[in-house]
Amino acid sequence: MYNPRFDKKTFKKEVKNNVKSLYRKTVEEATPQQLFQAVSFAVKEAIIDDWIATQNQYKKDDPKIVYYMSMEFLMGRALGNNLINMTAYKEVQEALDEMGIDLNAIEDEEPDAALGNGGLGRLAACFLDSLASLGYAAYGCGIRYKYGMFKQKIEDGYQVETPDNWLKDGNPFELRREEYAKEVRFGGNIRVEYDVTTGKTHFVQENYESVMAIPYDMPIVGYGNHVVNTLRIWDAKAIVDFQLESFDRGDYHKAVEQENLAKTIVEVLYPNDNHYAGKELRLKQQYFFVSASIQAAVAKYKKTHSDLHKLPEKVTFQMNDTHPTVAVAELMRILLDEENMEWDEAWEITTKTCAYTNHTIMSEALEKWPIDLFSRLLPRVYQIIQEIDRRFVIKIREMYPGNEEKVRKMAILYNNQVRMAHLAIVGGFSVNGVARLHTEILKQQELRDFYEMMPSKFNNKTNGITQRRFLKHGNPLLADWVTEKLGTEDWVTNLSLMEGLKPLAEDTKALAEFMDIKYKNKERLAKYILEHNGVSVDPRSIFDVQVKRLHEYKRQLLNILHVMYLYNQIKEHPEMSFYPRTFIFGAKASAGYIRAKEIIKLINSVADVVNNDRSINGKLKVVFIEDYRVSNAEIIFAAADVSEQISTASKEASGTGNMKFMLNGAPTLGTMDGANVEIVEEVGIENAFIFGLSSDEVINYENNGGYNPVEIYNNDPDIHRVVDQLIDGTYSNGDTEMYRDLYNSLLKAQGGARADMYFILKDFRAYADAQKRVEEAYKDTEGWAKKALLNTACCGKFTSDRTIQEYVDDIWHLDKVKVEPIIDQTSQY
Ligand code: GPK
Repeated sequence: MYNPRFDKKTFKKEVKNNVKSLYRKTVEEATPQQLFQAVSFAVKEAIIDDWIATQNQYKKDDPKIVYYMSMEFLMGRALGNNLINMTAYKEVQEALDEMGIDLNAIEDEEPDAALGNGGLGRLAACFLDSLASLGYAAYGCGIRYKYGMFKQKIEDGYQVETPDNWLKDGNPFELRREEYAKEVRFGGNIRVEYDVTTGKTHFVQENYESVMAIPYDMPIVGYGNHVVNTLRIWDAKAIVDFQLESFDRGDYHKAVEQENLAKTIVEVLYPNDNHYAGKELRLKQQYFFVSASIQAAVAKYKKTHSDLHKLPEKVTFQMNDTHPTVAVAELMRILLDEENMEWDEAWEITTKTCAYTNHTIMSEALEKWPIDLFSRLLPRVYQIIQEIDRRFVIKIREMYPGNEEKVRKMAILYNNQVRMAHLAIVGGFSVNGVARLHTEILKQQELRDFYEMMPSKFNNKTNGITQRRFLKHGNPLLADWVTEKLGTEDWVTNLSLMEGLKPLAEDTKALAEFMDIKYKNKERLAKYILEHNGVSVDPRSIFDVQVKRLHEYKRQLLNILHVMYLYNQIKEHPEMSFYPRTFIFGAKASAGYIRAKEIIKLINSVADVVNNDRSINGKLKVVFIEDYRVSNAEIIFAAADVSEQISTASKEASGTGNMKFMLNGAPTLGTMDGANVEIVEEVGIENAFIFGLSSDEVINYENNGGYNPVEIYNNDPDIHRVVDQLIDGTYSNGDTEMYRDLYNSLLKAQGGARADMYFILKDFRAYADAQKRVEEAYKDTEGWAKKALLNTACCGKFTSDRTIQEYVDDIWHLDKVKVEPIIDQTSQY
């Protein structure tokens, strides 16, 4: 049922009025961007009532709150999603229609809120959606970057980054909350004062620089339940008056420095995915938002509670990867220095309040800050970490007497570095991985010593995604069909109902309808590709899609080498039967990741050659979609036939794109890695295309120095040819050096890296065979339809609603809240 309180007439009036008061225009005169703003303000007006009602309910019920601490929230667009969750999308669409406004076009005016890199940031966004939809009290805590993830342009086949000035037209949904500003201090020195009367020691930070953290709140609308939670992202502002009034009066230099600090700290998101760069400014960003968020949470708690010892009953800080793990020490600092607690009581509270999620085993992603940098920037926090480490090392020695190897492996401070993951594990009560296989690898390999010492902290929470954005909003045709077939729309909040579609796998008519919707979605994507890439693709061909960050371990290189192989096959055997295929890529490479950028160039070069070769009759097309992001992802998932999830086994912690493809009816072509394992378990191996080394095999090779790719290169002529084509000019207008580095990476050990570190040649044959199986399966139209439909039918487990409920049951123990809407004559919903 749609929102009973929606009144079309009032809504239309409000939009008109907004256009008038914001721009002194009529609806007819307004630009699409202005209409987007006017519509969004009208929607916000409606959200505000529920936002107030929710916060009042929280005041009344005093539920436990989770603070989801994350450097990244990859939110995408808000307007359409808010309308969906308010159950007002269709009504608003109609109302706007009547005014001559196309809601879809208006939605396209909204810039993505791209405050994240990839999976980790998008997971945070899905989690907020599920928390609100399930009725749990939660804050997302992060940074209001002035520039989010860069925009990607492809010029001459190369990635070019341009700034993402997402706030330039203003963000209609945010609220600035100046009154909740917090001061955050950096640097200086610590003076130790001993108070003879109380016998207490005080630690006073002096000569520091500070910035003011100003929160901006964004509403997180729950689905159809009037719950509106808050994403609180912090902006920075200089504290000039403060310094000029104090002992530093007239210190002009310092004032300028503080201005600069404030400006730079929130300037831009670091575009690294699964990679630690060790930049000082990044550590400043981390401490900045963590300190402000924890100060705010403690202040909020103290408003209505007198005993801080009971903080863990009302608050959990969930640390999204190691990025915010300085939270452990910051909470200790507040309890020790500002609340005057003893060490043991502060530690007791902290270790019951903080929890940590690990998202990767890639060693280059591990944050290990140099001690000199860390202690200079955060002198008091560093002292506290020293004490945490000192006490922890005593414990290790108690447990493993004489085993100094354990100390070396487990200490927080070691080799002049602060190991943030160790701090999080020691200072928190929960450590979780993000898929079953990933958690097992953590327990048995990467974090084995910690697991042995504190097994009860370890648990798995397999990732999930929100069906509200990735089916109901992104694929309305399929969403309506599912509703019709199930006879209910309850799947929107209970995805396990999808299994009710399973019998339709035997229903020829339903299968045809399902594939017809897929076809329409492929037409929609083909139109997008033509408009944005100037390439025309045939919606009757197999849409084989790999969209995700560009990373060597994700093996886009394997995919494109296979395309080169297919092209050779078609050229050599023009008579061979070949089902037309369109290989679609989308990926951003971190700006400094040279090899990743080479792979993007290679994909575009192959596209150039293949797409322009008339002799192959359009049997093969390659498309690189520029600027892959949340908003175009919604269109891409809906249109995919094949989901490429081909990471080197053991390297992809979970993956979440894999789940979005499954939801939209695309079988997985993948390795037994991350959540693929659980996808196959749900859908059945006969409805997926699995290939390649297992994680055990990969880990085994790695522990024994790798394998020898040259042998494969020498013995398999197809592989030999494709690898040689990297340096024979086929894809580089005769330039033999353009892809020499990629060639070398496959065949030669260099600079400490093994040859073919990611087992591309080792898995190539198995991959090509799996691709062959895909082609054969696709030719059987009805057989394929079955597989596709069963993927949609079996995706129930992979809703983030399930993931969040598991976090609540095992880690957070939150209370469910019910919000009664405010019925107000002046509001239109
Ligand atoms: C993991 F460590 C990181 C990182 O820095 N960025 C990132 O996006 C991803 N991740 C994993 O690579 C995915 O396998 C996983 O599904 C996702 O985090 C969410 O857990």
